[in-house]
Amino acid sequence: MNPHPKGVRARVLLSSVFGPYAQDDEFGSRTINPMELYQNQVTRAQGPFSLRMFHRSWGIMMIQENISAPCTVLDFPTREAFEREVSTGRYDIVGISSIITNVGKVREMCRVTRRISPDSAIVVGGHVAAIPGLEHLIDADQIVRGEGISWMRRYLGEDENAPIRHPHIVSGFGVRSMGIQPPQRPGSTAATIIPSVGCPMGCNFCTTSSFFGGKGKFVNFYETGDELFEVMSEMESSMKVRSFFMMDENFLLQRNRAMQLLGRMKENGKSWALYVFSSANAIRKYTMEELVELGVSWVWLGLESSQSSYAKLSGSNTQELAKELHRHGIKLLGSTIVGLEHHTPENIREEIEEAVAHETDFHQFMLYTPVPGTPLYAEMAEQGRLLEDVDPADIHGQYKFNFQHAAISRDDSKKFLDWAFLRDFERNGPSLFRICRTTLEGWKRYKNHPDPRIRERFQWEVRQLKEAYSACLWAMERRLRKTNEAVSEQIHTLRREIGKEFGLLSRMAASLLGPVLLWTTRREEKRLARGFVYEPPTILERRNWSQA
Ligand code: B12
Ligand code: SF4
Repeated sequence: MNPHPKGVRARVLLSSVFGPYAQDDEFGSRTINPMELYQNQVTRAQGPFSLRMFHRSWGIMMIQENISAPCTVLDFPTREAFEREVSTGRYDIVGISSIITNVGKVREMCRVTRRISPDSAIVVGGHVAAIPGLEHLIDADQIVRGEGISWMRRYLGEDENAPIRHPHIVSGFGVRSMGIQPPQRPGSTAATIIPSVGCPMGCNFCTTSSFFGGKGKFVNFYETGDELFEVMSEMESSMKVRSFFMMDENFLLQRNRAMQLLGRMKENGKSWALYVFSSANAIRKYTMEELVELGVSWVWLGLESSQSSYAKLSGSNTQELAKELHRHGIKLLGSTIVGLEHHTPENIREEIEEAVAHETDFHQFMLYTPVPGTPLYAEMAEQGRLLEDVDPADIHGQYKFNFQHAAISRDDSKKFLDWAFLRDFERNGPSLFRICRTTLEGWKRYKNHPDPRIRERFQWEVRQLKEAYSACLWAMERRLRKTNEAVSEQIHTLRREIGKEFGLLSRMAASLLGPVLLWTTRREEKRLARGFVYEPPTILERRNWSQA
């Protein structure tokens, strides 16, 4: 790649792909593929109880923060907003970030840019770059595979090894459930921290691992716990947060870094809460005491079938692990793949039952999906098992297989996937109820802990259980009484326990606010039944703009 002739004087636009997203259209939007984490792939069968929220496009925010050129980030534009910005911004570089599913939108954005700003260099990055032969599918000048900060710095003639500055990222926004948007106070939502990209475990289907180098490889933005501590302290004071969403595919795997962070947290009396992704084998490197001290409050954990042979699960009894985490107040988002090689129509329901029996707080189900760049994709291609006529817009893990499975048909793959979500909801109830249960467990265990750092965190975790959540539980119990008596009964028991623990305040919140929430829940249910969908707003942010 030749550096851009204007270097850091170049005007840069970094854009995510255009919306709206939750609708079927010719550019690759799909109703079942909204720009939402939980509703898309976790709580989608939970109706009005589903947790709804949006997440910014962190990759381009990271790049913007780490270049000195004047730079605009345009997140979630409409097609018209993108076109307007390109035509008025006199950009030297137009960067587009995308995943594979949205390649149709990238093609259109390149076309629009060429038409209205023919002198702009078009740079395309993110996971879409893993598509073989992408250069023949879209009209771009540069296609960037892998880590983008160092690439963009090189392109602008900057020092690619300069320390990484971390942008201020509020982890999620537009939070909504049971038909209301809870009031957001400054600091009430976690800050996102991105310590690394990639994962060295190299599971055969894993696109994040393969995109950043595959087995044995990853890229650290922050090598040490000391560096992480400094970044988190800065977020704490500027964003007034005390909880952190650690966006690292396998945060606990780098034990030295995590333990050094813990050392600094102890020295400085920090009672932070951490939400992390981890593989089961990485968690096993820690005692429960260490996890609690580190403030691990929520873990996203791969729970592939016990019949699978993934190294990340080796030596783990995941059901026992799930129970143990809950006993320590650690909430669990389990992630299970539907349609593994050994699955058949005969055994798959049993395997899903096994996953659901973990009684996680949240459960993500995804289809086994060969995606370009992964070892699984190479293997399927070699065996001639990839289905040729599947639109990339339909390869997102929530629809149907994109390959010939040995025993399960394409149509049945969708039926089993949908059933997994329904079965989880039927057996375990709304995720909001489950997190209340785990939070109470943690509180009871640690409310009198001798370490004030730990006590304080559990006091903080339990703050909403006393009021708002008591009312949510009241409404859930009523709403589910006729449709799922067993879960309604469990919610009732939890509500009584909370009432005993927190007394009059929680009982009053339940009886005063509960009926309002029941009404908003029913209203939301009707709204969703009419086909209402949620879309993120367009966000535009400029940096170093006075230079422009
Ligand atoms: C947050 C997230 C989301 C958010 C999206 C937020 C948004 N605004 O786009 C939500 C939850 C909505 C989401 C949804 C989906 N997601 Co998602 N998501 C992620 C997640 C967890 C983090 C992304 C992130 O910020 N990473 C950290 C940043 C720093 O890394 P990065 O984005 O890769 O960016 C780096 C490089 O790629 C590069 N780069 C990125 N953009 C650009 C642009 C330019 C110009 C350049 C030069 C470089 C560059 O530089 C960055 C710094 O190194 C990743 C997993 C992961 N760990 O990355 C999955 C991931 C990106 N998602 C994925 C998928 C499949 C989906 C869904 C289709 C899944 C589904 N069915 O739910 C939907 C799609 C929704 C839609 N309609 O588009 C896949 C993509 C696979 C692929 N090969 O394309 C990933 C990798 C998860 C996985 N392992 O399968 N997702
Ligand atoms: S452990 Fe998780 S993040 Fe790491 S390679 Fe396997 S699936 Fe990917």
